[in-house]
Amino acid sequence: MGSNWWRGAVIYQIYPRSFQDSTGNGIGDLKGITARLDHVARLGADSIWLSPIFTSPMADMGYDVADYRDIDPVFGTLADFDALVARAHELGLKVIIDQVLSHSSDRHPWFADSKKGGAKKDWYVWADPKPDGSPPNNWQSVFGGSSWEWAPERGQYYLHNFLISQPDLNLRNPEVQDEMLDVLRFWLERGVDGFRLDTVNYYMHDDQLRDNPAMTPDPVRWPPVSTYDMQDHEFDKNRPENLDFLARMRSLLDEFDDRCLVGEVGEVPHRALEIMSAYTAGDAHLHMAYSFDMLGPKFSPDHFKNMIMGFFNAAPDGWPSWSFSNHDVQRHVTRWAKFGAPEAVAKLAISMLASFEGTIGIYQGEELGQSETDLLYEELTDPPGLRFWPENKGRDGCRTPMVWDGSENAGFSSGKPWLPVKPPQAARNVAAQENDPTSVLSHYRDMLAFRRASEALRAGRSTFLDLPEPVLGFTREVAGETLTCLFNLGSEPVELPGITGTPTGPVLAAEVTKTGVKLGPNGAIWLR
Ligand code: TEU
Repeated sequence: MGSNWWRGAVIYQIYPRSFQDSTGNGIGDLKGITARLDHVARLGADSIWLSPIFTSPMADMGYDVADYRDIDPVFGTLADFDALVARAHELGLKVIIDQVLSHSSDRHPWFADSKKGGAKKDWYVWADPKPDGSPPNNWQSVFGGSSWEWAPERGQYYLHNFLISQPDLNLRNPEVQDEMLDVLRFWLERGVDGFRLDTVNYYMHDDQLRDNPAMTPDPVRWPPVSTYDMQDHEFDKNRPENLDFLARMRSLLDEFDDRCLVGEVGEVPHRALEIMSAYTAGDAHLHMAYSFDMLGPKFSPDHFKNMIMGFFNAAPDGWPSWSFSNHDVQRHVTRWAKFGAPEAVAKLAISMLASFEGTIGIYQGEELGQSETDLLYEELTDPPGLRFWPENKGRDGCRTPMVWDGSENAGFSSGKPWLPVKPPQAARNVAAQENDPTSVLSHYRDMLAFRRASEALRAGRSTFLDLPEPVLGFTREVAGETLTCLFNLGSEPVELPGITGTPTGPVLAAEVTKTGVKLGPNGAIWLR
């Protein structure tokens, strides 16, 4: 049944628009990615995950697909994709691609047909207005406003959980499910190793279209300014029928050797663990899931402990995927700025992440200690940013180009990049850090090499230690080997009397003394 390579793997997320441009039009592309894969292999990742590369009008930068079986010309061709996969495999990197199955673009021919009541009339979610002409219920879109948009051609509303231009596919319709399974088969046969499933918990909606209950706003929620936050999303997401479709997907993947499904579960903290667990337990649905809880502002030992223990308590045989940054959230060095200097937080964060039980994800640029780019309103492209500025600046700040060197466009492009590279980011480039043993990049390489060589870190079970704040400590235990992992999340030194062992790994500002362990600010140590 294959090697289960994904268990404990390190997945490096590439945002194709911003990784490497090979044509000079200022937009990254597949040929560019292929040329830069050495960097990812050298870093010590096991796999890449590509954000969407399919035909798209790019209203949501590719998360609005107009043809599920082709590459958008801005990124290249299917032949370029095959070359990318071949090169990745040559370097020992697996390839995970994004699949956005919950909604399509409104420019997809299916939607045009559905709107005029053609053969695909039930491929999207259509509903009549209330007697007064208003939308069928109170559901709110993640990107603001009602989830329902009026289509005069059809005299009905259609559902969109995200942008108006992202109509929700009706996955309750078996024909739509069959089509999507066929799309997955198309890419599996092309050699991809797995899928990252966008908004996997939004696949099904309540068939009676019941109103969502009101809820007390949660300050940790993203986006912070939206009526979306005022609802408990009981009826427009997480429907039990989701599991049936996921089971069909899993059976398809099981026809192939060693492929995986990792689902994105955008959910309020109190429900996230439950859903991630339900979706990954028992080898019948997803292989892995991730939520937004490690992608938020919380940075405390208790938070990390609660997430990891909470997950494994709920799903002892499930499997999580943890990450601190991605293309949807403010970069973690900026988000956690009050806990230490960018370089120190970056090093501490990867030390922790790579010690966690689960699969881990790294978002391009974080290996340089990259911070969020401050953009002007005129520079924005992201719809929620344009809509909610300045309370919410959208997601462009974490999507600016990868910074390869100190040259004019950062080695990213010979032309003007689609989003600017600004000075604080420009200084943190690959060329400058490559041969500096004290750089963030060097620490990432050391840390990932340490994890790869350590069975305890990749596969050991975790037990959390009772230590004074702000120290996070746990052991990872596998077949007779116990590794104690200790991290100081604060900016003052701390002493842990009575703890002892032989230090191993890329220790950060820490040591074992005669009386115990000393952890400097943002320090980290592993003890055998
Ligand atoms: O994100 C889903 C999701 O839950 C996000 O809307 C998240 O809440 C938001 O981006 C703020 O962090 C996925 C993709 O990752 C995102 O890029 C897409 O815009 C979205 O789906 C719609 O496809």
